[in-house]
Amino acid sequence: MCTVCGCGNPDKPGKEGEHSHDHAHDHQHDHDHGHHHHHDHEHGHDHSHAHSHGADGTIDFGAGPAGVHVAGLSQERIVRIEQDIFAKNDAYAADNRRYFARTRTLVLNLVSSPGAGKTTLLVRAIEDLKEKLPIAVIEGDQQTSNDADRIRETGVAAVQVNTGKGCHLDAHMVGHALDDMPLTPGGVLFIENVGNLVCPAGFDLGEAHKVVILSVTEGEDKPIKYPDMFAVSDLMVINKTDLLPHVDFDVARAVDYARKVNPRIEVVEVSARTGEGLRALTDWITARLVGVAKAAE
Ligand SMILES: Nc1nc2c(ncn2[C@@H]2O[C@H](COP(=O)(O)OP(=O)(O)OP(=O)(O)O)[C@@H](O)[C@H]2O)c(=O)[nH]1
Ligand SMILES: [Mg+2]
Repeated sequence: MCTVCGCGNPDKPGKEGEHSHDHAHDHQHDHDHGHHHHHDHEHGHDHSHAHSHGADGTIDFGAGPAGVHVAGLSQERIVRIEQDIFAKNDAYAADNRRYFARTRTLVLNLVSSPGAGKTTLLVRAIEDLKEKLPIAVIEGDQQTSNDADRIRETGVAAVQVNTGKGCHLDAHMVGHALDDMPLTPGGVLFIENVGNLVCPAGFDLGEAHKVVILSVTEGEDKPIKYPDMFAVSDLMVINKTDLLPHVDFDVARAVDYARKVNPRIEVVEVSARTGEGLRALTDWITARLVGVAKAAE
C-alpha cells in the first residue's frame, strides 16, 4: 500500500496486508457523539486512532502528525515510512532536474482528477506549439496506452508509463521513461500524471511547475476540498468552459477558493473542445520557456 495516501501502491514500503500492533492510537472521545453504539477503549493493546471529531460532526482522520490515516499503521510509523519514500523520491527528482537543466527543458507536470481533460488539452496545445518547439510527453495511467497513442497521433514522441495499482507517477518512473526518449534541448516536456487530485501533489518529479486542471463539471469547491494539489500548483487551468451554460459552476468562486489555499496561483480559462482560451495557455508556457533559457545562460 502507498502509505502516503493508503491507496494500495505495491511498489511502496508498507505492503498490503502488513499490520502492526505496536501503534498508539489516540481516541479523544471525551464528548457526547450522540452515537447509538458503545466505544470500547479497553483493547488488549494500546489502540486508538489519531483522529479528531469537530463540533460539526466532522471526523478528521488526518489530524495526527502524519496528516493521513492508514489502517493498521501508527502515525509515527507512517511518518517514518513517508520520510523514507520522499527522501528517495527527492534524490531521483534532483537527478531529473539536473538533466532538465542541462537540456534546457521546461517540464510541466499536469495534474487533475480523472477526465478533467489533460490529454485533450495537451493534444490541442501540442498542435499549436509543435512547429515552434521540440515537445515530448510522458503519459502516466494505471493501465492502457490510450493517452500515449492519442499524443503520438500529433507526431510528437510519447512514452506511456503504467503504474499498475499506483496512484501517481514518481521521479524514478520519470527517469526510466527518459531512458526511452532522449530530450531535444530547448523544448517542453509535458508529464501527464495519473488522474488523481490527491497523491501526485506529494511527489516532485523534477518539474518546473505543476499545472492543475479543474473542469467545470467537477464543482468549484475542489480547491478547498483537495487543497494540497492547488497549494503546490503554479497554474490552474479551468477547462470545459464550453459547458458553463449547462452547469452551475461559479468560476469566480473557484478562483477565490484556489487563491485561498495558494494566493500566487495563476489562472487561465479554456475549452479544449472549442480551443477558446488556448492562446493564454500556450503564451503562459512559452513565457516559462524563456525563463528556462535565461536560467541556462
Ligand atoms: N465539453 C468538453 N469536453 C471536454 C473538454 N476537454 C475534454 N473533454 C472531454 O472530457 C473527457 C475526458 O478527457 P481527457 O482528455 O481524456 O481527460 P484526462 O484528464 O486526460 O483523463 P485521464 O487521463 O483519464 O485522467 C473526454 O470525453 C473529452 O472529450 C472540453 O473542453 N469540453
Ligand atoms: Mg489523459
